[in-house]
Amino acid sequence: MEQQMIQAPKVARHTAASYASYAEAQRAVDYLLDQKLPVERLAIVAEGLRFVEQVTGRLNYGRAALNGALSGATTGTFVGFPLGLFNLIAPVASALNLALYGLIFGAIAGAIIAALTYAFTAGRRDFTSVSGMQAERYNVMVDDEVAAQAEQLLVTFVARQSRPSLSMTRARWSYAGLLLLGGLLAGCGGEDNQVTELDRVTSGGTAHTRMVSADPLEKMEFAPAILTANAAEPLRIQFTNPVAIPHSFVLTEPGDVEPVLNAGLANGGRVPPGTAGVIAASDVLNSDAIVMLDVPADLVPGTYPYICTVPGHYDLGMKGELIISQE
Ligand SMILES: [Cu+2]
Repeated sequence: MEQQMIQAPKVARHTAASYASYAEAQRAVDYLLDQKLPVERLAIVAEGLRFVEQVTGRLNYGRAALNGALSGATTGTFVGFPLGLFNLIAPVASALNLALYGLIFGAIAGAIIAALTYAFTAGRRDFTSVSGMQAERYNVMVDDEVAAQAEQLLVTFVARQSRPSLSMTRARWSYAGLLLLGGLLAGCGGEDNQVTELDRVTSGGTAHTRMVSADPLEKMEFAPAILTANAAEPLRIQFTNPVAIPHSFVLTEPGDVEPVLNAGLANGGRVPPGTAGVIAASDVLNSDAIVMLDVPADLVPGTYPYICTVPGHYDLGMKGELIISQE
């Protein structure tokens, strides 16, 4: 992390995604670079900076002298050892000797200097501490030209991260076991993979992305089976198929499930473009595929069914509802 004065970029930039920790923002940038996004178009900008000094303990003469002795001894040893190596007659023995002297004299000198320093500041600073900068948020900023591409990539990135690996699943189980032992299980039952809502700030206002997973538990169910949204918000749906069986996501007008389903059946599962009653439709997605669907902004408040049009899936329960409410 090389630090230098950074000139304000000459092109318009905006926030592609926002993270609570620097590590997450860093991973997101790494991911974007892996996806061949141009390097010079990215920046991590921390927002809401504050300087935090964490007090770690009390300081008195003894403590100050001990700290000084430790750092003095370390310095003395590392200075003494290489100096001893210059001895032509017995370099190693001399190096060890000088290292030992360095350690002893370093410790004594360090303790004296630290004690004196403490004496001069006594009463004003009787504590030890570690300090650093903290930020409320870390924004990944991108140039406007590549903003759409970056946003799309980052949505995928979040989805990838939230998919638990086998070892993570195991860790969760043992964690759940611990919670159970502690009698703390209440309220934790609803947690599930990938069903997260991701609010992301874009230049044009807040675009809300809802994530829908095809059938993560292999029970012929969308997860989640109910989505809610406000009529006023620009809405996008990210549909992921995490399993081996192909699935689709088709959002229909209220009351148009039957004809849309039949149109899909007549076409091997895939709803032909332009089918009446379809608001937004994915292809039939194979395993690990992800698609973003824009939901038109002019939907009137109401309940809109979404269905899987792969033959047989709807009848087995692959259906859900998008509830659009008035502001
Ligand atoms: Cu399906």
